[in-house]
Amino acid sequence: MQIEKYKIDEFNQKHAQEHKRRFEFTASSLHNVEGVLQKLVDFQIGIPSWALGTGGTRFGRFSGSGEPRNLEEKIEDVGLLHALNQSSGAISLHIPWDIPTNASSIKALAAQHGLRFDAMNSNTFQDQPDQKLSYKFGSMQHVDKAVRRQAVEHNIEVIKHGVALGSDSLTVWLSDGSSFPGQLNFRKAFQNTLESLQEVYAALPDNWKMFVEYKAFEPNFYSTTVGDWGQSLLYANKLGPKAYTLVDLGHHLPNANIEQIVSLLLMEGKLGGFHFNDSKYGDDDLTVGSIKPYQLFLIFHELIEGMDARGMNHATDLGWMIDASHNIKDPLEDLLQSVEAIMIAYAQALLVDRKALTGAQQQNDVARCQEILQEAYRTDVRPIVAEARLRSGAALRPLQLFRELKVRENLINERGLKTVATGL
Ligand code: AFD
Ligand code: MN
Ligand code: MN
Repeated sequence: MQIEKYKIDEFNQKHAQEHKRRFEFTASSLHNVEGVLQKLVDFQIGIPSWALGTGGTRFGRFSGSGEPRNLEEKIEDVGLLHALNQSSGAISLHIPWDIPTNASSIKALAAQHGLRFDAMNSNTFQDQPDQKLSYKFGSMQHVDKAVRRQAVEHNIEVIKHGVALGSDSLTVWLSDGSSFPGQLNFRKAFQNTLESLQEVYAALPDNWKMFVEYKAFEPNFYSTTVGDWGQSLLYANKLGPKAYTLVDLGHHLPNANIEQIVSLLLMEGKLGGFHFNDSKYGDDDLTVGSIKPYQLFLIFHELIEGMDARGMNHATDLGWMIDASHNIKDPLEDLLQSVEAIMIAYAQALLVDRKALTGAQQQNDVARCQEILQEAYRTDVRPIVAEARLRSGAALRPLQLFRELKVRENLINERGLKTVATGL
């Protein structure tokens, strides 16, 4: 299915008057609205190929319908999202779930939808049917050099696929660790992993980045070999200038101060990529902004503060991606909601009066500091975000149009009721 531009225009026409009224009301009390709008138009979020189908838990999976059956259809799905919001112009692939058999035609298809390829993701957390050695006891940390070698070679394969598609980064998330005390020598596990990552790093093209993603626990429950930002930063520093830490919002222990983590990683020039999602307990992979929208705003506030301090380009200098799993909602609707939540938090954070905040911090005026942050957070920026969409040719209300156009019904007609997408 393709969404014709005139359908978006027709929809926007219908809601134009009401939007104009709301936008002008909000804009009248803000300064530099034009600057904010341009930043919103430029900001693009990568959609993970593994989130286009219904996910599951270890207790079961309730598959949806009309899910993408192959990589082409996954690209088509991200194309639909991008047509509706013009803010999701990239796709992040997972190998071996999405091996492109013909890279140039896949690249051309993505370009037709206005999409580029964000970070490539390797997978050494599962065994594949044709694989010689098992990752049951880890991959890059493994006591057996042959297993480590296999994991390294897989990552080098992933880089090759990425080069063919025009991607420029590799995300390595390892499930390596241990589930019982005594199972691992922590130091040896770290050193084996470092050595393996070094071999992958050596295969990176000059213009590529490597993102080392950490996660506190699961699937291992006693130790994780890249368990937190400290460990990830150790690897990234030892690897070299092309290696960075990737922060996934769901990969911390409860109550971690993620905004402080991103601030310090940016200070060190070592924050490279971001995985958005939301959670109540652990790696819940819920819709962005559905549980803790204020935390998301605070994180964006620190991202902007830290990026501006280093003169970084918000839109292009970090890899912005969603990493979520949609177990009970329509994945496309869920992704539209996530992108909207990201844009809202970004817009709110752009409104923070940074000069006033610095002044209040210097005066130790704690109450004023809180007022300044919450003034921005409590601004209803939805009309601003909608105006940015209008200007970039997207729908004023993407989710509503998705439903009015009966996108899922159309996809079911094309693909069938019983389809299961590859992924977790
Ligand atoms: C995991 C990690 C990692 C990985 C993905 C697999 O966050 O990003 O690529 O999910 O689906 O939890
Ligand atoms: Mn992730
Ligand atoms: Mn995760």
